[in-house]
Amino acid sequence: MQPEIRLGIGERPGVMFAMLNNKGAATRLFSAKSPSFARIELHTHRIMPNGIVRMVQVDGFAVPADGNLVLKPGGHHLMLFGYKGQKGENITVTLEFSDGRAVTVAAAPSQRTRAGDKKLQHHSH
Ligand SMILES: [Cu+2]
Repeated sequence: MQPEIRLGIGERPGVMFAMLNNKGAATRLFSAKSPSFARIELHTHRIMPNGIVRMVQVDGFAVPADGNLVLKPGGHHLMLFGYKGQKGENITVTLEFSDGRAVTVAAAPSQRTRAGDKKLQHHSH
């Protein structure tokens, strides 16, 4: 799966999905940075006691040994705040892991659609 970056509409944050294959010991993704964004947060979805699914910020994602970290709609994802890139420009995002590894991925951004946003309308930003 190619990394996928969707820019937010107007001032709304964008989102990034990807599947990262880890060939090695278990680790943890704890930070993501990009020259195209002011700030990137790690988010996941959690089912609240009232049954409503909410997006919450977390301080890391576990990456299994010789396994995959999957960032996908409705699951773990990166939330991209403060886009400062140019239209049509590729975006690079550097992912930092607790074992010292860093991986930079590149993607051509697409625009989030209103239909796509509906799934995320419960979230607070
Ligand atoms: Cu989010």
